[in-house]
Amino acid sequence: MKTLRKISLLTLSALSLASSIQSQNPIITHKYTADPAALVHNDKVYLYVGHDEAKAHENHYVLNEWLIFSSDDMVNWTEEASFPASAFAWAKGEAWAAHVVEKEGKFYWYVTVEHGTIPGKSIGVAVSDSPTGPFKDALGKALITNDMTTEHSDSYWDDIDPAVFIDDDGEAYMYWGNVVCYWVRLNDNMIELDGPIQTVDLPHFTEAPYIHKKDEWYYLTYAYMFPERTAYARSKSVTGPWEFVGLLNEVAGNTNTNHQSIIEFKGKDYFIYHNGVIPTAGGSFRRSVCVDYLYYKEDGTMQKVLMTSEGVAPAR
Ligand code: FUB
Repeated sequence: MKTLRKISLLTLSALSLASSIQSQNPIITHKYTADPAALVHNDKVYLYVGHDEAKAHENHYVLNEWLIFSSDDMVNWTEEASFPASAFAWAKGEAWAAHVVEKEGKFYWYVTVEHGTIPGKSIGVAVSDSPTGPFKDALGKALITNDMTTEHSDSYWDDIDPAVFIDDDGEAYMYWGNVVCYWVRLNDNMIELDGPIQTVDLPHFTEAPYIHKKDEWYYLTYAYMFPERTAYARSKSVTGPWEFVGLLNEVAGNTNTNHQSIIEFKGKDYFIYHNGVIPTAGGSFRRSVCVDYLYYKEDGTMQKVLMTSEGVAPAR
């Protein structure tokens, strides 16, 4: 009897040790991961990230592929697959920020890549029947190229960071941009534009626009200033007008960028971002994805995020 009790106490403490070891930020430590985009599907979270591969002495982005992770508790993450920028034959590579949405059983992955013939960054789209792939180029050409957006005509990287939002009526909208925040409505087929490219004026907009909805509010979060904080505006419509609210997250540890994704999962709200805190080589070009809680106030504004190193508890 005594021995049994000893064993079960040992088992319990081993289990609690295991769970305290697993709950941590960054959530992925065996690879550098950046620009998180999370998708909730069938009680699981799928996390799509860029793979930072710059060597310790390289002070520029080296991103050749995106990675897919999944989790059913926000703490234990399984690496599912990778997807190379070379899947877009018309592009020169560079797997910058991307975003995945699901519509009618198909998964659309909107990506930033360097265009092969039209100078500058561009946006492509891949499709799959499963959240973990295989994905293939859905169009065989870019959806957005640098010559389609002229507000910032001397920039070669204003067409980055696509984020797609599907509204309650099924209409899809894509937001993207660097320095200028662009948006456009997408066709029902999700791979064509349905209307003109428009812009939103937001204070100190840098990049990484992201739309999510909670109750009756639409939120447009984005990277603000540089080094980046996360700020946000809100509206009663996905097309605005947007009312600027303020800061949501401060500069993340040891990196210039702060690329966010926001989801609700199993009754809790999460703010997903990256920092550069992995010891020795972590930094602006070797980033790591983190997860912390997000809280809404009664008036529908969001509390400033508290970035932690312990992360979140397992979601049940
Ligand atoms: O990862 C490359 C770029 O850095 C992304 O496209 C931006 O959002 C910033 O995080």
